[in-house]
Amino acid sequence: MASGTALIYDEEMTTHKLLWSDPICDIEVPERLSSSYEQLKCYHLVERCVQVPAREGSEEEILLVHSSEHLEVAKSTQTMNEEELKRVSGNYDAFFFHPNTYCCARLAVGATLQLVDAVMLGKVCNGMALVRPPGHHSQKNAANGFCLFNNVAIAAEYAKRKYSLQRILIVDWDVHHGQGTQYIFEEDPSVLYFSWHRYEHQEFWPSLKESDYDAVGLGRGKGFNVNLPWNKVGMENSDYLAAFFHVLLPMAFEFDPELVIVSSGYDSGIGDPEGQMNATPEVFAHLTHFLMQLANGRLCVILEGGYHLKSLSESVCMTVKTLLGDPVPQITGEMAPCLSAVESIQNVRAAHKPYWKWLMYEGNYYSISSSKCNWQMDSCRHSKLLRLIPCFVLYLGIWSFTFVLNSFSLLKDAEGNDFFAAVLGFILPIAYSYQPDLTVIAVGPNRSLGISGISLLFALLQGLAESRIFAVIEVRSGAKPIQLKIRYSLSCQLSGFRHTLFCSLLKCHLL
Ligand code: Q9C
Ligand code: ZN
Repeated sequence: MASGTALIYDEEMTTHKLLWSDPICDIEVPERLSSSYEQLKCYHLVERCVQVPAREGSEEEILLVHSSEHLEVAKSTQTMNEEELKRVSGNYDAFFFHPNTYCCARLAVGATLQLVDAVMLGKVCNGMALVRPPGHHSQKNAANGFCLFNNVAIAAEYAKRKYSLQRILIVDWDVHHGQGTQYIFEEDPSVLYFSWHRYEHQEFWPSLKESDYDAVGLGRGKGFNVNLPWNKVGMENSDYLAAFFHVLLPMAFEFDPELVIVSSGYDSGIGDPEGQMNATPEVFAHLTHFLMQLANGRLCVILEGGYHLKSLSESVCMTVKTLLGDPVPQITGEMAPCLSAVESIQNVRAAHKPYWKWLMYEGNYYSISSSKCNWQMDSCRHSKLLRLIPCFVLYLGIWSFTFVLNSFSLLKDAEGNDFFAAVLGFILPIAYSYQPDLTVIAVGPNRSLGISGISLLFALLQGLAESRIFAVIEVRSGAKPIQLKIRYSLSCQLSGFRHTLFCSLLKCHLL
């Protein structure tokens, strides 16, 4: 597997700026890019990355997604004076042209494609491109919401063609709905588009009916467009994690993408004037860490929005640090999602039930583990309950893990997928609400889970306890020991223990 993290940045993209006064557009400033890059330097992250140069995207590449009319209008702005620029900008909802905008937008496209190439050719494992102008609002024939060309959509289309990819996942964690990306792929089953966004029952910009949870895609693309509208501001880490556990991740594992592209807006972070949300920079480390478990780690993160310079640059650093493989910082605070978030999550799950196996079968394991499943949506009460255990260790290995495995052996068509739906919907929420300082995992001998499943389980749990994992793996005497590629973990393998004995052994060591 490829290693290394690419970072793409070109100072030229700071030349695109607003030349007149416009209170709607004045937050999209060049400093968004330069301050993010400075912060990366400050944390010595730039030197740890593979620096890949940007390039200009070609006309042909832009035409993968946009009309020639749109390209021509954009091109024509290069030689306009301020008055003309202002007039053309006025044709769009929230966009401004500068004489160098066209050049910057081509660099933004090219930088994104450079990252896709670096990842697809195995030069690096993953990476981030810091670009301006952003892309996800831009449509076939229109600039919109600070976006001229849809960088991420072009990248997905490019990757589909150049590398014959059949499944690409786009995760849009920007706080605005990437309606441009939705329009481009809504009939395309080969691109799964997920977006969460501030919605407030259609009050918030761009105030579209089609940003709601019931826009699931069209024609052959039905089921491959996933909107999670936030109907209240102030969403926190727990709400974002719940969205990942209960919507995005189970879907993504079932989809099994060959490449993951993030429309990485940080206006969903704390302090942002647009988003008004409360998620801290650390949450982006967790989101990144989860997405790194898909597509063999092929993850391209492309900057979109983010207008609070400090919040933006810290969040960018969290993302890059995680891409580089550093342990994920602990998340503190309330771990129960709020009622409004739970409502949105339930709505999007219901809307997608006809299209995803994991949602169709959910009744099976939810009924088996029904008493425990109440916890996932009420993890506050649950977390207090768990904290009564006088122990710094999440007792995952012994109780929850064996519980779920056992209940799965009761299922007729229990496959790995169902197991991971349970891990995501049940074990991870419990684990995150407990906030352990150490994770202990016990793996028994009669497991239906293969080595890749075990590795994935471990990887998912490494977002906890700053990656401190104590693994006890029971193997039959004579069986091959299990090799797990895990950093920062301590594991020991026992052979010949009877399972019950082995559990009580651990119990007395821990309690
Ligand atoms: N009353 C990105 O974050 N706001 N774009 C318009 C009109 C536009 C955000 C408000 C916000 C665009 C990439
Ligand atoms: Zn945004």
